[in-house]
Amino acid sequence: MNEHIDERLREVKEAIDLTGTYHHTYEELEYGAKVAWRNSNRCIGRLFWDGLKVFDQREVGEEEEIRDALFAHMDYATNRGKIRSTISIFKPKRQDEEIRIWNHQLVRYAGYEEGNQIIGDPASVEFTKKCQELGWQGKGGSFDVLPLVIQINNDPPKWFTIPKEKVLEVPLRHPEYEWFEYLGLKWYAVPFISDMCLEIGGLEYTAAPFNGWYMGTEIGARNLADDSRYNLLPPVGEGMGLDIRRHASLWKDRALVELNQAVLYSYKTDKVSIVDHHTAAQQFQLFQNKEAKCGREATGDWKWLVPPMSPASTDIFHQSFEDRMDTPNYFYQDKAF
Ligand code: HEM
Ligand code: NRG
Repeated sequence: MNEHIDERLREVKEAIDLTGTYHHTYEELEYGAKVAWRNSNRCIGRLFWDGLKVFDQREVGEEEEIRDALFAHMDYATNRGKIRSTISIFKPKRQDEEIRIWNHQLVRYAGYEEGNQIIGDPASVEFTKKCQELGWQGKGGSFDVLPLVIQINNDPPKWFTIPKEKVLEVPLRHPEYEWFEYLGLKWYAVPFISDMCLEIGGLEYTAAPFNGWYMGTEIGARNLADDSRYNLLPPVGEGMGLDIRRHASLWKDRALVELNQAVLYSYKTDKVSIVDHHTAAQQFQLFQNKEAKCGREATGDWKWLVPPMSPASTDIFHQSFEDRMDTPNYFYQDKAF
């Protein structure tokens, strides 16, 4: 084993001396992407790091080919609701070459500024404007799926509409409140993060979109609840008949619980993978135990790991973590636009 590693290291050094860079074998790429997930301090879902499906898309060249590879990723990962953790890895950055996906997530809803209010997802306003500048026209609704925007080097970016059938969505309803469905809410099934840089052994994969499945609170306690996002606690609280004028009625807390119940209930009923925050926190504890057995201590970023609802009812709240950034890892990179 060690002999093989020594041999491989010599080979890599030689390639770097000769060409200034080197290539990963498929095995290195696959293991690197998995360990990068294992090292992602902000991720509560890391128990499943070894099960990541890795698509090697390093041979793919043109924007249209990249688009088709992304569509194939979406189909494979969505799997009609039985979501599979998946990453597609495109060519790494070279002196003369860089692929960037402009989207933050492959599927996200547009945000339109209309006077002093925002229709849709406020988090998408800036990117939505860019898409419009490129010639995309949205319908102006609350849940319009944005196009894919792909750029190679300094070429003008190309945009592509995502066909409806590639985007699984879940209409939200509540197990007890019939009126809830009339709020007309929905969310998409799969979070495909597409703007992070995967670094393995000094090579930077600037286009390496990955996905797992949602933890319910990401949707119910943040995307739909934050004042600066869909801001839906007031309509939910009113639907419940709560006194939304008094903080001490705890109407926000009660509305949060029911909104999150609706998210979990709707995804479960539609057989779309999702995990509640209590189960996810337990799975994270199992991950920590497994890591300890392997002689490693799980690193972590407490303020991201701790769920945004009932935090102290999970073990994570009562622990502390070393927030050390090991590589391979997924890094933020400069905005592509
Ligand atoms: C962050 C859950 C799969 C890498 C997160 C967050 C949650 C989460 C709840 C915090 C997000 C936030 O607060 O905005 C899960 C679950 C998964 C999963 C339930 C199901 C399998 C994955 C996969 C990868 C990954 C497959 C990569 C291969 C990351 C990274 C972050 C993160 C890099 C930090 C993102 C950032 O800084 O913006 N995850 N995750 N996760 N996850 Fe996971
Ligand atoms: N909070 C974001 C998504 C961040 C990543 N979360 C995951 N990742 N579950 C949101 O859209 O709400 N994942 O790879 O599964």
